[in-house]
Amino acid sequence: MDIVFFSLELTRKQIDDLLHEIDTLDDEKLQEMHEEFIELCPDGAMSKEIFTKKFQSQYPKGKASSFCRYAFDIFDKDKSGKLNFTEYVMAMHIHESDDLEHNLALAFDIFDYDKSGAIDQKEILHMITATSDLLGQTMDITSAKNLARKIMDSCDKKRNKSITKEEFLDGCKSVKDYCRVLIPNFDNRDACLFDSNNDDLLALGRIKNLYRVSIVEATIHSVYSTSWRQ
Ligand SMILES: [Ca+2]
Ligand SMILES: [Ca+2]
Repeated sequence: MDIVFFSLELTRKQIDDLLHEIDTLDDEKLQEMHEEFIELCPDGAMSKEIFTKKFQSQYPKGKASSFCRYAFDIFDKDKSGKLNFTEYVMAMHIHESDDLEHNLALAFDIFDYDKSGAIDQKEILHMITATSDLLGQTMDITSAKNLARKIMDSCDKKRNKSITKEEFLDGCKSVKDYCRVLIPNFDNRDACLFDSNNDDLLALGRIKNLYRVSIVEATIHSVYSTSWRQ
């Protein structure tokens, strides 16, 4: 898609490109978003601070600041340091894809903060803590560290304490426990992504109902407390 640089007018081409990219949008919604965008940013350029406030509204139960600190650079496609309207709309809809590999690749790109093409255990830890904060299901640091180590152990095939995007996708895409804590909207889609008769999913559902906890908390407990599965 063409990048539109700080245009204050919403063009037909811009609308068509965005509608092509995001099928949950329509003309009217885009016009509304554009009016609001120009009201917030009369110069057509949105700062990280304003964006974080707007993104926060998508996750009312969580804290978006840490996630946005990592993700803003991914949203800022032209590296201008600000978001133009097209970048803003794409960012606000970043979690709408139901393509699991796309979503995991996006998580990898966001948290490969030094852009080395690989992530280490510390970057996985940031991914887990920022995503759980975003969801309002903040994990204690010991659980988050243990989970980061577990993900690293199962992805790091070359045993060099660093995982490539390919290793990350291979190691995570078939493990629902990981997808739930790495992909913000995963729970809304998991039924169609995985077999709903799967024993793990049923066990998680039982834990969730029995202990009145969120699916992410149930996942953490299922990873560390096998007795809950009995
Ligand atoms: Ca930009
Ligand atoms: Ca890295």
